[in-house]
Amino acid sequence: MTIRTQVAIVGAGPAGLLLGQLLHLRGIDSVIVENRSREYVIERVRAGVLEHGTVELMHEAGVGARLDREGLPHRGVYLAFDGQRRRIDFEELTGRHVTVYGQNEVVRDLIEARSASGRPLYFEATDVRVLGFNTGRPTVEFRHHDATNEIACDFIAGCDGFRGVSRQSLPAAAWRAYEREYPLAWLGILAHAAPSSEELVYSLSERGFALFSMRSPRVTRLYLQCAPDEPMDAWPDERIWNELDSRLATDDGWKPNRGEIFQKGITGMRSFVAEPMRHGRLFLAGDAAHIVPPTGAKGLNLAAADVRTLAGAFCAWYLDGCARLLEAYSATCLRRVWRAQRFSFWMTSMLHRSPSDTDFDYRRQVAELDYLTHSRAAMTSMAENYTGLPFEGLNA
Ligand code: RFL
Ligand code: PHB
Repeated sequence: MTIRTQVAIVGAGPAGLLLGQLLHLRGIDSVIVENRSREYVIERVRAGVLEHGTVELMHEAGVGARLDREGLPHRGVYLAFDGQRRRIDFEELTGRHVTVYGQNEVVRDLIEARSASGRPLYFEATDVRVLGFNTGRPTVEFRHHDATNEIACDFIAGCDGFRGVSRQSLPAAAWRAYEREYPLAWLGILAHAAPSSEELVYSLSERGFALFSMRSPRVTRLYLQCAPDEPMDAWPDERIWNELDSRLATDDGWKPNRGEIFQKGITGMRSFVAEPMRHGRLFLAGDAAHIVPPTGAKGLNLAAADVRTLAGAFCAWYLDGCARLLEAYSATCLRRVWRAQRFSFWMTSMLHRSPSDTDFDYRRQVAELDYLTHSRAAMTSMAENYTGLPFEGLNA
């Protein structure tokens, strides 16, 4: 079957779904093709912190109602080190805050909006191929329920994540990768336990990094630094809790509440940028083009910022016949991407212990945290990056 549309979107993660919704609201047609099942995509546990601008974009996309009801506004964050817990007050320093709302909830809301729009979204597509993007007739081929389909489109949006097919379809000479791997991973859990702090706690200890976060008034989300090759069965629940206590507990007696662990996973860490983000009629967005280590909570927010730019550029093209924003897409996005890379790298190196680190490095990290939490200038810099750099002004 041949399907005709304006924009073919590969991938139904936050980037692809949000792009589809923003285009729909402006009357631009799209077809979304996703290789996983609907249940898998909705249940995939990942990010949780939405920047101010991401929340605004969800509203603009008409999917802000549940986020408003259930999202948890966080006006600051704690940094724990050397037995102390110091607060950075985002609201006071920048007038902005972040919102804790699970990525899977974002995805659930966007899938509902997609269904309501009546525009097509194919789950469990196989053999997805991205073709002809350097010609005037790009296509996406895929198999679905044993039938072969071809989408004939004007543009392709490659929103298929780090391991997707879009970036892999580029000829090697057409792009460049900037990359860094880390000898670190995060073990993440979800537990049925009431959060014992109203705000996140990022902690550096001699035993490594730990992070206290949450999903709801009844669910705590916790992470601890581990080695990338560690098997999950080396971490029975009791060991996880003991390790979290010894890394997170502060001299004032604060520590996380315990409860039944109902989800566990280990994720490696990398920094990655593919340049440029546009190849003819193929536009990469989100994790397909870049990955950041999760310490700065930037991955999902960058994906949202990319599709905000891309949706604006498609609108300028379809509604005003203007190609200038499409031409500027890669450079516009990369400026923000590199700033987020810088911030994520800085947060990661300030808060984790690498195998090659010495006692000197640890004392240096403690001094950095001590400086950060006592200098209004340093706190303001951290707060403006964490809550999200403004869109206006980034290109000034
Ligand atoms: P996704 O979410 O990976 O979605 C890509 C979609 O494409 C599909 N796909 C294909 N579809 C068709 N054909 C193919 N050949 C395909 N190959 C793949 C996939 O099944 C998938 O549905 O990318 P997207 O949309 O760019 O979104 C990016 C975010 O998911 C990611 O950056 C964040 O999760 C990163 N991240 C965080 N970001 C934040 O902003 N704040 C956080 O607090 C935060 N915490 C995290 C994180 C990521 C984590 N992990 C697990 C990597 C915490 C963790 C632990
Ligand atoms: C989360 O709640 O999943 C979370 C919070 C902050 C991060 C990363 C993940 O930096």
